[in-house]
Amino acid sequence: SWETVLKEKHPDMLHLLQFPYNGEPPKRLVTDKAVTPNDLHFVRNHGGIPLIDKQDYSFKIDGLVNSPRTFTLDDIMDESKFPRIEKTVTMQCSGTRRVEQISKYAGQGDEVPQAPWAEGAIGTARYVGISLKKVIKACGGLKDGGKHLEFYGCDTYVKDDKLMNYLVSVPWSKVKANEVLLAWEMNGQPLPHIHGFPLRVVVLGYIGARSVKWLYRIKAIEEPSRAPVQSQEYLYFPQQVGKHNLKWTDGIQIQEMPVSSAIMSPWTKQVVIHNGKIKCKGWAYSGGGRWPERVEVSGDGGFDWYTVPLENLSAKGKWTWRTWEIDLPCDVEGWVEIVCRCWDNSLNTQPPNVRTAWNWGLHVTSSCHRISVYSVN
Ligand code: MTE
Ligand code: MO
Repeated sequence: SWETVLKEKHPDMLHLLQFPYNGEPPKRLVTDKAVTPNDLHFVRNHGGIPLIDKQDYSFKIDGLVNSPRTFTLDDIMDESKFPRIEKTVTMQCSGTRRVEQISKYAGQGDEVPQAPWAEGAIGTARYVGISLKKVIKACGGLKDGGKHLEFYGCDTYVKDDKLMNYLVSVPWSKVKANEVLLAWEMNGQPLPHIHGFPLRVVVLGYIGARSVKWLYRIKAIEEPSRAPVQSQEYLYFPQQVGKHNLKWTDGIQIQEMPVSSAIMSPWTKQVVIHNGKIKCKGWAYSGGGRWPERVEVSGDGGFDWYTVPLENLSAKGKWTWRTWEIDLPCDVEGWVEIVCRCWDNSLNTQPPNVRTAWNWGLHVTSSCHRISVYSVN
């Protein structure tokens, strides 16, 4: 598994966890390109990296479908049955920017779960695949009561002393809207092993957790999956909930991420030497098919804001982030706090401070991103 990491990922990846492998690109490379190169796309795994032989591969669809079936890769790549779809899609882990919550709350008694993601647990790729809706149609459609589709990955991990498959679900309504793809190509290449070769789910506008890699089974069910990844792991708890009074039913299942943005350059604590303008770069993203319309940057902690010129934002797309760049006016000699915020097309924006963002599980850090730099003018 480590060999696969070395083979498929960029040598400068930040390895947050060696097993299960979790890694993100270093800050300077996160928004270097509006479409992330495969070797720099973040990786989130719960277990090992299955190395699957294309020839042996198939997946089945069962549960509340009218005619359960097994599909090979050739079956689903048959263009006469399933029209091909190509889409640029941003995938974001709901743990993105978790470190900001950790640094605010370290030592307060709550465990820090999972990987300490910074701003790089987000990436954008061009996927080729087909709409899952058509595949369900080829199984005669859903039976009465079929309301959710459960996706099984063939990777396994140990949870509460039990060996589990990676397993989550999405509502049928999302599939029916043609917003769930089965994809085999990433940026013009077959999916890398580490990203789910030979076939993965790509759920447009939902958190990365729903986009199951190494797919081997789809089961139509009545209720959202009761498996731990769905019912315990990706939950958004109210602020008064912590380890001492945790009830899984108090959490909301996280699907669409709220609008968020981050400054990728300069870096916090950096000494920036400039001639009255600090060049700032970053990303902006909103889940659920909303997109960034405006990005603003402040050089005084969030009192005065400068708007990123539209021509400095990368292309607008329903399912994609926009990378941005601005020359931020600054006449201060000394420490300055740079802040960015985004407005999406529904006019949602970001909470001003990470203090109000804290939740047990440390998901959804979407507050205004703040960094301190030492300005030398
Ligand atoms: N699929 C399987 N089979 N196993 C996993 O551990 N992790 C999920 C999702 N799909 C996961 C999975 C999570 S939490 C995220 S954020 C995305 O994959 C990350 O996709 P990537 O590794 O291709 O960036
Ligand atoms: Mo994730």
